[in-house]
Amino acid sequence: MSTRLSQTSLQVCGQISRRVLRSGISVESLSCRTASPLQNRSIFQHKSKMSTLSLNETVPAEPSHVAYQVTPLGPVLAAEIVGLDLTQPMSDSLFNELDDIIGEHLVVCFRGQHALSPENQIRFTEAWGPAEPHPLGSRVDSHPAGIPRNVMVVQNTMKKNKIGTVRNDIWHTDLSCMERPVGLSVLHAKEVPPPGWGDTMFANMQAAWQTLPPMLRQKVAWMNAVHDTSHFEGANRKENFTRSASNVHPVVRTHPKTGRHALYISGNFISQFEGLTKDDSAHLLQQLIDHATAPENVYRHRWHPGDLVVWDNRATMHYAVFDYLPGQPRTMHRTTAAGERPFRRLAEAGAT
Ligand SMILES: O=C(O)CCC(=O)C(=O)O
Ligand SMILES: [Fe+2]
Repeated sequence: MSTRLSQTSLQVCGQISRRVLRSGISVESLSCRTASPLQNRSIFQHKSKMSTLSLNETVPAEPSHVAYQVTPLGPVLAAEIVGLDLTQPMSDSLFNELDDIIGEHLVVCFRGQHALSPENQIRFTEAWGPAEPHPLGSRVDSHPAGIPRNVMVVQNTMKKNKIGTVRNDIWHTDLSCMERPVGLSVLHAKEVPPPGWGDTMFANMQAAWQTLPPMLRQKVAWMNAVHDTSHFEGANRKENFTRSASNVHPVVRTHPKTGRHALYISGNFISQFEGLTKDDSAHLLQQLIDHATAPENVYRHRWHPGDLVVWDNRATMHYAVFDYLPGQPRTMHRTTAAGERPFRRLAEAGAT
């Protein structure tokens, strides 16, 4: 019986894995290449491939040396990887494989990363781009001593009186108010409530664009939106930015690696669509979010300690479910890899 990517776990190694991931072809007869010793290369040597729209694959300089398993976690997005130890440096070929897997699945959970240090996490993140501290200074006042500043400690633990609790229970893509919003976000579960509490949901914004009704697609294909920090600036807002940002981005965003298009919207940053009133903007934003976050288009991640989840902000939105109780601490280490200025390369209005 043949097995397909969408139905089974794959033993992944080397070039073969990428062919499988790209095409979804049968993997029955494929086998991994012979392992070669771990090459002690720094992942800092890897160059991001974000500057090209080409779909051509790069042949790796060397075969991958570690066998690991990739298993889709749902039909529309997300996969888990078991068998990798991210405290170890990555070879070029392993980086290329992981980059392809993220490009396909958009959300990838590396299980069992209990030993990962903040420094390991920074090194891993920086394979995709510089890991900078939060550009708007979020949570800078409560940053714990001894942890590098470019690792944000997300202690959105529920406080008894709710004061000081930072919440992310809104559908958003990270820092879209910046001129160059972060590309990948990386969240390492240090301490989490029992699985099922404090989940994070992810929506596939490429699928959201593809399934948008034609009239709506025509309407937004060439629209731009103002993304700013006004959502956080009212009374009782918990997020404390040290400065504001405001930038205009296309509503449809082309992925620099895969060339796929995604609906690029964010519930906490879009204040207005260009050419629409505030009221019409709010209505349209809600309509697009409702479409994108239909249950069929969402993966819900149940956290386990040691999970390291990477998501691509260019093509997903996420929502941190705020349902856990006082006394259920939740501590995450968060890093981000810098991204490019969002751009749109649609051939014609309504094109996919
Ligand atoms: O805590 C979470 O699950 C996600 C929080 C969030 O929105 C983020 O880290 O960007
Ligand atoms: Fe976020």
